Amino acid sequence: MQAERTALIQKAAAALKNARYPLFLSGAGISAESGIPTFRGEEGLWKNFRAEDLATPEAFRRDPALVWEWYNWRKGIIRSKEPNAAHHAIRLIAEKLPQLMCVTQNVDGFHTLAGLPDILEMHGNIFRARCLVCGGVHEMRDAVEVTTPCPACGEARLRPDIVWFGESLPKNILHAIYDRLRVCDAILVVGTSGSVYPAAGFAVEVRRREGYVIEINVEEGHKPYAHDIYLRGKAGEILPQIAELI
Ligand code: BJW
Ligand code: ZN
Repeated sequence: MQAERTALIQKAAAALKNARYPLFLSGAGISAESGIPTFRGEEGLWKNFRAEDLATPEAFRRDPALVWEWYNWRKGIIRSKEPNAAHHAIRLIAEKLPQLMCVTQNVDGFHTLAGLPDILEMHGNIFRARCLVCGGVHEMRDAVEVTTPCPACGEARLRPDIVWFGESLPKNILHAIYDRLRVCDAILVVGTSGSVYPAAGFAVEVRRREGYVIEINVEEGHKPYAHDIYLRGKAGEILPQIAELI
């Protein structure tokens, strides 16, 4: 059993090392060991909150105070936690493989905190707010209220700088990812349920072009793609082993 697993980890490390255009994608599961709740599953945020009440533009139009309350609560949790062994391992892997493009669906900023310089945060960042009047984007680590004025124009019309359901992703990030997907020969997918698009489609695309799909997750789940290597377990335990072999 252990020998089989070691062989799989070696295979994953070799596939990443030999790839010309590797891509890394993380989801909420990579921050779970830091104590940040994921979205789906038994302990997930959507167990107690309805996505459509909180993570859509309609929800924000209906009740901005409620949406800010939810984000302020999550900001408080994230501020009190720190990156874990998985975030540090990816930073190490990226140092060893400068050709690796790193993308996250997470908004917690932990990859940056762990020292990964070029992480593409495709769903935004919870510590930024965007002004609906002047369009300015501002770092706001503390709680934001509906009465908080925009530091640039003074209007109190700030929203979280986050991509909600039904909204487009930042164009520059999406273009960079799709450029990579056109040539990507190995993707490492860590801690995502693969239920939200377009991220869930990345591995589908790599697989379609006969690239390598490596997945790390505590449970297999129902994914829209097949993987070449599936490593069942915690990201914080498996990624450091891969990092060591690269
Ligand atoms: C561990 C672990 C450990 C735990 N180690 N693993 C195509 C088909 C169908 C629908 C669509 C489509 N294209 C677009 C859509 C609509 C929609 C969508 O995908 N809907 C689906 C629900 C079907 N997508 C959008 O609206 C996107 N916009 C878009 O595409 O614009 C164009 C367009 C618009 C409308 C129609 C068509 C096109 C935007 C999506 C924005 C998502 N935003 C959210 C919330 C906001 C951010 C925030 O507040 O934080 O982002 S949703 C939420 O899900 C969050 C996450 O980033 C995202 C993904 O979740 P993730 O990371 O996978 O977390 P979980 O909890 O689901 O999974 C955790 C995993 O970790 C599990 O598998 C565990 O097992 C594992 N795990 N511990 C390893 N220690
Ligand atoms: Zn403004």
